[in-house]
Amino acid sequence: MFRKWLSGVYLPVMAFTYVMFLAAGANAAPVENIQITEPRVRAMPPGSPNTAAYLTIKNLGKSDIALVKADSPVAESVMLHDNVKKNGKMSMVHQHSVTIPAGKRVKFKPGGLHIMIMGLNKNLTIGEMVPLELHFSNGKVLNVKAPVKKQVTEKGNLSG
Ligand SMILES: [Cu+2]
Repeated sequence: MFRKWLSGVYLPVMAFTYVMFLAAGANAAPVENIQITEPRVRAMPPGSPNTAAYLTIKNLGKSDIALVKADSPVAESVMLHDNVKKNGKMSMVHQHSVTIPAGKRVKFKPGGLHIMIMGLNKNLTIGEMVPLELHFSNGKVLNVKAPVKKQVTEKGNLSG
């Protein structure tokens, strides 16, 4: 009787709890030390191959942390870029990682650091929430949803 109860009810409950724990863990654990604010994706005309995401990352921890990779299901590839002035001309430079020093915050913004979203597999509409997966140097992965917004400041080049 007990065994039947165990296999029939208890185990699925355990499995469910475990799944919930994992789901919560993906978001809850890093939130203690990493705070993401103002996530947004730049609205682009239909048919545009690329866009960019911006956000602010605050490191509430006592040691430096780095954003090492970003991913999104809406595009073929996602890279970390910075806009750097070279010979009087702005150009995008691929960043292998972006360090957020302990206690500090780093802003990804138009004309500066941005998350380059390349090879869009769909048109993004204003207000749509774009899932972004942020991988950090401590192995933590943070999932955020960034709304598609019209670019407010038009600085630098198209994607910056
Ligand atoms: Cu770029």
